Amino acid sequence: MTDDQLQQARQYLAAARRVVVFTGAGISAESGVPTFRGKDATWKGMPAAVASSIGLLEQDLTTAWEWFDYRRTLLKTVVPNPAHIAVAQAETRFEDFLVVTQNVDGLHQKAGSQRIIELHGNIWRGRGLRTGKRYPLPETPLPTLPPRGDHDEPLRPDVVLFGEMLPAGAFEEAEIAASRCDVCLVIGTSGVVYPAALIPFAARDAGAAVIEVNPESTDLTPHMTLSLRGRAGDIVPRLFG
Ligand code: BV8
Repeated sequence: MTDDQLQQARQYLAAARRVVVFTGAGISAESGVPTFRGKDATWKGMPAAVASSIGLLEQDLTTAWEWFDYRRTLLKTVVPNPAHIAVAQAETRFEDFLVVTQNVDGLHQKAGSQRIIELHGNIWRGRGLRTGKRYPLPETPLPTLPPRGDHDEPLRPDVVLFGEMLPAGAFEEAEIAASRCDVCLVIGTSGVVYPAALIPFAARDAGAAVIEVNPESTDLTPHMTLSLRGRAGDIVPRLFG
């Protein structure tokens, strides 16, 4: 990222009234959370996309829970990094400010963000298989798998698995916000997972400045107003600072 690019990005934000921050696994990488398509993206020989699929859950709920409990154990000690914190602190500086995250790690909330749409759910919650009732999950690792809710109802992770619809209304609310914003920051995503990856396009198509923060170029890069090469923890605090 050049100083000129940083200045351009800061000018877009300085003039903005409405901001959407679209995040993926890369914003949590510096907190020590493995990304999906990094080198460590397999478990018991399964790619993450298979372990996180509705097919596995329907076939073997206990193994699906072992995968998610393994990840919860990894996440138990991680904390928000300067990128999450800068996003949280920026929230009150704009007329409208919304975080739209693909992540399920809860780090935006831990950093203090209030206005968040979790497109893919949250790993710290379980959901009744029959009732759909949501429960905060107790300690990690879970004592028994699958965890149970009221009336001994088996729970599933309250996340959106590959092959599943997103939570009702979540994508639509995010898409409306993206189509109204002045600036859409796109932080730490490879832009390969749909329909989430449509969010930056909704912003661009409505005339917003779309600014990517990523050490690598991605499928989204050719469509960005600006693409800032570098790590979120280094760049994001300087965008708002
Ligand atoms: C659906 C919860 C419809 C679970 C997740 C072909 C074309 C289009 C779509 C599809 C297709 N084939 C299949 C589909 C559908 C599928 C999909 O998109 N698959 C992809 C893989 C091709 N989508 C779905 O299934 C969705 N549902 O389509 O339903 C439907 C219709 C009818 C009936 C039924 C269904 C549901 C998708 C949701 C899946 N769940 N998470 C869990 O967490 O286990 S998605 C999962 O991937 C995570 O949430 C993650 O965030 C997300 C996206 O990945 P990224 O966040 O981008 O992470 P990634 O590792 O890829 O990239 C990290 C980036 O960070 C990299 O660019 C890297 O360079 C960068 N980075 C690294 N370090 C840093 C950094 N950036 C900044 N700073 C750093 N330090």
